Amino acid sequence: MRDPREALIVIDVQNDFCPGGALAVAGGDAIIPRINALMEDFATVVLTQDWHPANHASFAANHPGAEPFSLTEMPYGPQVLWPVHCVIGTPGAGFHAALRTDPAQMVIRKGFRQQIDSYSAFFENDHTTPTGLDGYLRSRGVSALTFVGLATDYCVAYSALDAARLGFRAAVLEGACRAIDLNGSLATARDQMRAAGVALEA
Ligand code: VGL
Ligand code: ZN
Repeated sequence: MRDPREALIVIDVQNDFCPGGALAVAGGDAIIPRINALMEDFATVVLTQDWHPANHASFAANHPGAEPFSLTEMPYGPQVLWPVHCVIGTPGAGFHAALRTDPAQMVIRKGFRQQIDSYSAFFENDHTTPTGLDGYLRSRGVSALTFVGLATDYCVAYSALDAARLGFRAAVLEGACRAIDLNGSLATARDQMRAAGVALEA
Protein backbone atom coordinates (compact mmCIF):
# COMPACT_ATOMS: atom_id res chain seq x y z
CA MET A 1 0.00 0.00 0.00
CA ARG A 2 1.28 3.46 -0.87
CA ASP A 3 1.45 6.44 1.46
CA PRO A 4 -2.17 7.51 2.22
CA ARG A 5 -1.40 10.98 0.84
CA GLU A 6 -1.20 9.40 -2.64
CA ALA A 7 -4.26 8.95 -4.86
CA LEU A 8 -4.84 7.06 -8.10
CA ILE A 9 -6.82 9.04 -10.68
CA VAL A 10 -8.33 6.84 -13.40
CA ILE A 11 -9.30 8.96 -16.40
CA ASP A 12 -12.22 8.10 -18.68
CA VAL A 13 -11.96 4.30 -19.06
CA GLN A 14 -15.34 4.31 -20.80
CA ASN A 15 -16.81 2.20 -23.57
CA ASP A 16 -16.69 4.99 -26.16
CA PHE A 17 -12.89 5.34 -25.73
CA CYS A 18 -12.30 1.59 -26.03
CA PRO A 19 -12.23 -0.53 -29.23
CA GLY A 20 -15.72 -0.58 -30.75
CA GLY A 21 -16.60 2.78 -29.16
CA ALA A 22 -17.51 6.08 -30.84
CA LEU A 23 -14.10 7.67 -30.17
CA ALA A 24 -12.05 4.51 -29.81
CA VAL A 25 -8.46 4.85 -28.66
CA ALA A 26 -6.23 2.06 -30.06
CA GLY A 27 -5.57 -0.49 -27.32
CA GLY A 28 -7.74 1.44 -24.87
CA ASP A 29 -8.96 -1.72 -23.19
CA ALA A 30 -5.48 -3.26 -22.89
CA ILE A 31 -4.63 -1.01 -19.93
CA ILE A 32 -7.50 -2.20 -17.76
CA PRO A 33 -5.85 -5.21 -16.02
CA ARG A 34 -2.96 -3.03 -14.83
CA ILE A 35 -5.30 -0.28 -13.65
CA ASN A 36 -7.39 -2.81 -11.72
CA ALA A 37 -4.25 -4.12 -10.00
CA LEU A 38 -3.02 -0.60 -9.18
CA MET A 39 -6.24 0.16 -7.32
CA GLU A 40 -5.04 -2.25 -4.59
CA ASP A 41 -2.07 0.02 -3.85
CA PHE A 42 -3.91 3.29 -3.21
CA ALA A 43 -6.09 4.29 -0.26
CA THR A 44 -7.80 6.88 -2.45
CA VAL A 45 -9.07 5.99 -5.93
CA VAL A 46 -10.97 8.46 -8.12
CA LEU A 47 -12.61 7.63 -11.45
CA THR A 48 -13.52 10.27 -14.02
CA GLN A 49 -16.26 10.00 -16.60
CA ASP A 50 -16.63 12.13 -19.73
CA TRP A 51 -20.33 13.03 -19.58
CA HIS A 52 -21.80 15.11 -22.39
CA PRO A 53 -25.34 16.19 -23.28
CA ALA A 54 -26.30 15.15 -26.86
CA ASN A 55 -26.21 18.81 -27.96
CA HIS A 56 -22.67 19.34 -26.65
CA ALA A 57 -20.59 22.01 -28.37
CA SER A 58 -17.56 19.67 -28.70
CA PHE A 59 -19.43 17.39 -31.15
CA ALA A 60 -18.79 18.01 -34.86
CA ALA A 61 -22.37 16.87 -35.49
CA ASN A 62 -23.58 20.01 -33.70
CA HIS A 63 -21.62 22.29 -36.08
CA PRO A 64 -23.23 22.08 -39.54
CA GLY A 65 -20.64 21.19 -42.19
CA ALA A 66 -17.85 20.46 -39.70
CA GLU A 67 -15.87 17.21 -39.96
CA PRO A 68 -14.95 15.19 -36.88
CA PHE A 69 -11.36 15.92 -35.76
CA SER A 70 -11.42 19.43 -37.30
CA LEU A 71 -10.65 22.51 -35.19
CA THR A 72 -13.01 25.31 -34.24
CA GLU A 73 -12.69 28.45 -32.14
CA MET A 74 -14.61 28.60 -28.84
CA PRO A 75 -14.78 31.66 -26.55
CA TYR A 76 -12.09 29.93 -24.45
CA GLY A 77 -9.77 29.09 -27.38
CA PRO A 78 -9.28 26.40 -30.03
CA GLN A 79 -11.36 23.24 -29.66
CA VAL A 80 -11.18 19.93 -31.53
CA LEU A 81 -14.60 18.83 -32.79
CA TRP A 82 -15.08 15.19 -31.85
CA PRO A 83 -17.41 12.44 -33.02
CA VAL A 84 -20.47 12.19 -30.76
CA HIS A 85 -19.21 10.30 -27.67
CA CYS A 86 -19.98 9.67 -24.01
CA VAL A 87 -23.52 10.99 -24.18
CA ILE A 88 -25.10 11.09 -20.71
CA GLY A 89 -26.89 7.87 -19.88
CA THR A 90 -25.85 5.93 -23.00
CA PRO A 91 -23.86 2.65 -22.93
CA GLY A 92 -20.91 4.44 -24.55
CA ALA A 93 -20.62 6.69 -21.49
CA GLY A 94 -20.49 3.71 -19.14
CA PHE A 95 -17.28 2.41 -17.64
CA HIS A 96 -15.77 -0.53 -19.54
CA ALA A 97 -17.19 -3.73 -18.04
CA ALA A 98 -13.71 -5.01 -17.17
CA LEU A 99 -12.79 -1.93 -15.11
CA ARG A 100 -13.12 -2.40 -11.37
CA THR A 101 -15.21 0.43 -9.99
CA ASP A 102 -15.88 -0.79 -6.42
CA PRO A 103 -12.52 0.45 -5.03
CA ALA A 104 -13.25 4.05 -6.10
CA GLN A 105 -14.58 6.43 -3.46
CA MET A 106 -15.29 9.23 -5.91
CA VAL A 107 -16.53 9.51 -9.50
CA ILE A 108 -16.06 12.90 -11.13
CA ARG A 109 -18.22 13.62 -14.17
CA LYS A 110 -17.08 16.38 -16.51
CA GLY A 111 -18.12 18.00 -19.77
CA PHE A 112 -21.81 18.22 -18.86
CA ARG A 113 -22.11 21.95 -19.62
CA GLN A 114 -23.34 22.31 -23.18
CA GLN A 115 -21.03 25.20 -24.11
CA ILE A 116 -17.72 24.07 -22.54
CA ASP A 117 -15.66 20.95 -23.08
CA SER A 118 -13.77 19.56 -20.11
CA TYR A 119 -10.68 17.44 -20.69
CA SER A 120 -9.20 17.97 -17.25
CA ALA A 121 -10.51 16.34 -14.09
CA PHE A 122 -9.94 19.70 -12.31
CA PHE A 123 -11.10 22.48 -14.66
CA GLU A 124 -13.22 22.74 -17.75
CA ASN A 125 -11.52 23.91 -20.95
CA ASP A 126 -12.03 27.57 -20.00
CA HIS A 127 -9.37 26.79 -17.33
CA THR A 128 -11.51 28.52 -14.68
CA THR A 129 -14.68 26.46 -14.05
CA PRO A 130 -13.71 23.92 -11.36
CA THR A 131 -15.01 20.36 -11.08
CA GLY A 132 -14.46 20.30 -7.30
CA LEU A 133 -11.81 17.55 -7.41
CA ASP A 134 -9.11 19.85 -6.04
CA GLY A 135 -11.13 20.52 -2.88
CA TYR A 136 -12.08 16.86 -2.50
CA LEU A 137 -8.45 15.71 -2.62
CA ARG A 138 -7.09 18.50 -0.39
CA SER A 139 -9.73 18.02 2.27
CA ARG A 140 -8.78 14.35 2.35
CA GLY A 141 -5.09 15.23 2.81
CA VAL A 142 -4.00 13.99 -0.62
CA SER A 143 -0.90 15.67 -2.07
CA ALA A 144 0.45 13.27 -4.72
CA LEU A 145 -1.43 11.91 -7.73
CA THR A 146 -0.82 9.06 -10.16
CA PHE A 147 -2.72 9.31 -13.44
CA VAL A 148 -3.75 6.43 -15.71
CA GLY A 149 -6.41 5.99 -18.40
CA LEU A 150 -7.58 7.59 -21.64
CA ALA A 151 -6.45 9.46 -23.52
CA THR A 152 -2.80 10.24 -22.70
CA ASP A 153 -2.68 13.37 -24.87
CA TYR A 154 -6.08 14.85 -23.95
CA CYS A 155 -7.84 14.11 -20.70
CA VAL A 156 -4.86 12.50 -18.93
CA ALA A 157 -2.42 15.26 -19.94
CA TYR A 158 -4.81 18.13 -19.17
CA SER A 159 -5.53 16.60 -15.76
CA ALA A 160 -1.87 16.05 -14.91
CA LEU A 161 -0.94 19.57 -16.05
CA ASP A 162 -3.66 21.11 -13.88
CA ALA A 163 -2.59 18.92 -10.95
CA ALA A 164 0.99 20.19 -11.22
CA ARG A 165 -0.24 23.80 -11.48
CA LEU A 166 -2.38 23.27 -8.38
CA GLY A 167 0.68 22.09 -6.45
CA PHE A 168 0.15 18.33 -6.40
CA ARG A 169 3.03 16.01 -7.10
CA ALA A 170 1.89 14.39 -10.36
CA ALA A 171 2.98 11.26 -12.24
CA VAL A 172 1.57 9.70 -15.42
CA LEU A 173 2.05 5.95 -15.91
CA GLU A 174 2.30 5.93 -19.68
CA GLY A 175 2.04 2.15 -19.89
CA ALA A 176 -1.38 2.38 -18.27
CA CYS A 177 -2.55 5.05 -20.74
CA ARG A 178 -3.23 5.12 -24.49
CA ALA A 179 -3.20 8.16 -26.80
CA ILE A 180 -5.40 9.53 -29.58
CA ASP A 181 -2.33 11.21 -31.18
CA LEU A 182 -4.01 13.76 -33.45
CA ASN A 183 -1.56 15.93 -35.47
CA GLY A 184 1.34 15.39 -33.06
CA SER A 185 -0.79 15.87 -29.94
CA LEU A 186 1.03 13.12 -28.04
CA ALA A 187 4.50 14.64 -28.49
CA THR A 188 3.14 18.09 -27.56
CA ALA A 189 1.42 16.74 -24.46
CA ARG A 190 4.55 14.88 -23.33
CA ASP A 191 6.68 18.03 -23.77
CA GLN A 192 4.18 20.12 -21.81
CA MET A 193 3.96 17.56 -19.01
CA ARG A 194 7.75 17.29 -18.71
CA ALA A 195 8.07 21.10 -18.66
CA ALA A 196 5.45 21.32 -15.91
CA GLY A 197 7.30 18.81 -13.73
CA VAL A 198 4.92 15.89 -14.28
CA ALA A 199 6.83 12.61 -13.91
CA LEU A 200 6.37 10.43 -17.00
CA GLU A 201 6.82 6.84 -15.84
CA ALA A 202 6.48 3.54 -17.63
C1 VGL B 1 -11.32 12.84 -24.36
C2 VGL B 1 -11.59 13.80 -26.41
C3 VGL B 1 -12.87 14.19 -26.09
C4 VGL B 1 -10.44 12.07 -23.41
C5 VGL B 1 -12.60 13.23 -24.00
O1 VGL B 1 -10.97 11.40 -22.51
O2 VGL B 1 -9.21 12.13 -23.59
N1 VGL B 1 -10.83 13.14 -25.55
N2 VGL B 1 -13.37 13.91 -24.89
ZN1 ZN C 1 -15.44 14.30 -24.49
